[in-house]
Amino acid sequence: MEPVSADAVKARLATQAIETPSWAYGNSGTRFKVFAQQGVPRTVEEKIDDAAQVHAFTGVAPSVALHIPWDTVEDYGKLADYAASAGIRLGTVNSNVFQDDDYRLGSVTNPDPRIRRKAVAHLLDCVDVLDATGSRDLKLWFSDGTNYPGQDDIRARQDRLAEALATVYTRLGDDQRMLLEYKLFEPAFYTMDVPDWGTSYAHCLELGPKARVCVDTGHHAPGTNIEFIVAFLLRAGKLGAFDFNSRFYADDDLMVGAADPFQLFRILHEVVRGGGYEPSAGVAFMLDQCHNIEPKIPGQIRSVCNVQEATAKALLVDTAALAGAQRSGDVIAANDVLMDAYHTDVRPMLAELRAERGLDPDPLAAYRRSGYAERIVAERIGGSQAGWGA
Ligand SMILES: [Mn+2]
Repeated sequence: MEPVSADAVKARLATQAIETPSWAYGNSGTRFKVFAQQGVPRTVEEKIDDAAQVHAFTGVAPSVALHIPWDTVEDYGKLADYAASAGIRLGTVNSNVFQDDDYRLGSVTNPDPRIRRKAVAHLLDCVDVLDATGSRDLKLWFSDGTNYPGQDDIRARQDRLAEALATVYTRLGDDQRMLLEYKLFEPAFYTMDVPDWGTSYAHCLELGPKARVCVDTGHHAPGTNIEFIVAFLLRAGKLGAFDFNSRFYADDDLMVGAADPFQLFRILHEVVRGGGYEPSAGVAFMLDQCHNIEPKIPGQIRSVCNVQEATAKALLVDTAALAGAQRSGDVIAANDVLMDAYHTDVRPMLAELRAERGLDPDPLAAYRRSGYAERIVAERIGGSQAGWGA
């Protein structure tokens, strides 16, 4: 049974865009150790060069996300030009209000109004960066929370959060958006101020149409049904973005699809089902990963390909047969339709698609043959951390 034509699937796959994060190319680690790798970028321009390699070999990673202040430069217009000359563009701007000593008790929810003002000022600066780069999205993730019962007033912190978000929202241009990411725990262990999609959704609803939820696939309790969240948010028009990564236990930030490729398929099935794959839906597909022990550019290429494979399988679902089985209450047949798509080996189709687009059918092998990895090891002496630890 081949009711969905391979050509139709390939045509839809050709429009896919997966954004890679600048921090994936720098050294990163756990709180126990950062293992330095040779050849990692020393500057934001070198991060852009590496991101451009991922796009050059996969054809579906045309933008790179920035992180402020890790990627701070004097002239963002010039940086955007640099990215364009490398063959990609600058994407989402990620704010950082979690690395300053002032933020020990929180940033925008800090009980001290001076620190709240400082945090909001940084977020407003990030909107200036959007203006300068022409990027659409500001991504907000807050490490804010408490470690102990009674440490601070949970409800007052929600009020402070709402006030800060409203201030930033007001500053957004007509074509700019705010993506509010949530996380169950860490670094705070008792309460996080944005712990789950419901909290993010409620704040975004109150703010207005330019505020949407960002789903980081590693930010839930084990066993959470992420595809349900995706279906719900798409139905509500509030799914703004994914931060894709993979996890076995907590916020592991491993290569997406590594731990549970079936979950990735189920998520992308709901994306397709809910219209989230249409460019007009405005859902940003991003990676948020750290390659602590594996080489970084191959890690990103593998991740991009994993998302592409899961998307291909989701696009192969025979929606008419699925709807028919669902209508007739045929539980086994409905499940079979999904599993048929999941079990399809889409690698030959993707190899064909790449060849048709003038790419090597095997992006990872082509990257390895290119000599780029050896070149950066020789040229880049003294590469830097992605942004944390020393
Ligand atoms: Mn994230």
